[in-house]
Amino acid sequence: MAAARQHFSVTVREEVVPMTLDEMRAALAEYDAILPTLGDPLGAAVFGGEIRCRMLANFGVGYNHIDVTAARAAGMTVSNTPGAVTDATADIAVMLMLMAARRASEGEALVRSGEWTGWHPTQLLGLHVGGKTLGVIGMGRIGQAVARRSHFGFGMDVVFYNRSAKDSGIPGARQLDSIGAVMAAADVVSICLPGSEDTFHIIDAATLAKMRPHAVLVNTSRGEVIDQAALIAALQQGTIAGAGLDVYEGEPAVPQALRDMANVTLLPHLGTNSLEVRNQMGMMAVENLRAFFAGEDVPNRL
Ligand code: 8YV
Repeated sequence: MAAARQHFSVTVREEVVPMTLDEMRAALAEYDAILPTLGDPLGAAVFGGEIRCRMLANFGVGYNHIDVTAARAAGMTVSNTPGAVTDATADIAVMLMLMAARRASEGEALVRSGEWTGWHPTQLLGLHVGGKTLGVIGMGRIGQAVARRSHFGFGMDVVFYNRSAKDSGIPGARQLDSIGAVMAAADVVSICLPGSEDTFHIIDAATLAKMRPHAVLVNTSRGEVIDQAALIAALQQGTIAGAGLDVYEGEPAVPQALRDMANVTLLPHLGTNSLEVRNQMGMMAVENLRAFFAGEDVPNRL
């Protein structure tokens, strides 16, 4: 906020729920720039009226809530905050991988219930990740950071899917030619794709069916990338062993079916939840704004 105030006259919206369509239309007419967050509605529907706004500096790397083409057509420049979010999001993916594989949520619930009767040799047996195969779907910055942690930290082999050819930088990592092939080869699948029209439900019943029954699925990208109903069915039918989810289709609603399943770890979109990282994201967004209004190249222009 201090950095923003050095360059601009700033109005802070104190509410923590996303803006309504009417609020967004009013903001677009009133302000020279908006620094939105992930739920704020910036689909084509808001760009029809009077527009004063010239820049949308998104706070976050994911911009699936912004119709960038429509925003550009309405005269706006759009930016995001890649880089700042990478390590923190990869950390959450690895945490979810371990929690799902080692059944940490079930274990914690057992202790909290007061019904833990003590250690025994076959209690809550999970999946040992060392020497297993991690499948990364989407080998961008976050995918590579998840792969690095898993390979160098836990000794996992890496297979991955990426739309274009990619050198992952991970020794022995293999790029496979379809999402299904990665799902079939992996013991842990980590979804690291951006949310967009192209990736909507790209993980569907057919791809989930390729996963092995002992395998776990982790999603730290956007809920809409997975057909959530198909994931619930796979978990209920036991065709996969568990899941670790930080994001949901239609969040913040989380289906009761997911909340009822013990083998699913559920986090409230914690991807970047540290003060340090959120500060870095904010500073990046402010720098994008500063550069734009100074007539310089916008570092993270979309
Ligand atoms: C952000 C995220 O905190 O960077 C992203 O895309 O999903 C989050 O971790 C969020 O986007 C804030 O707007």
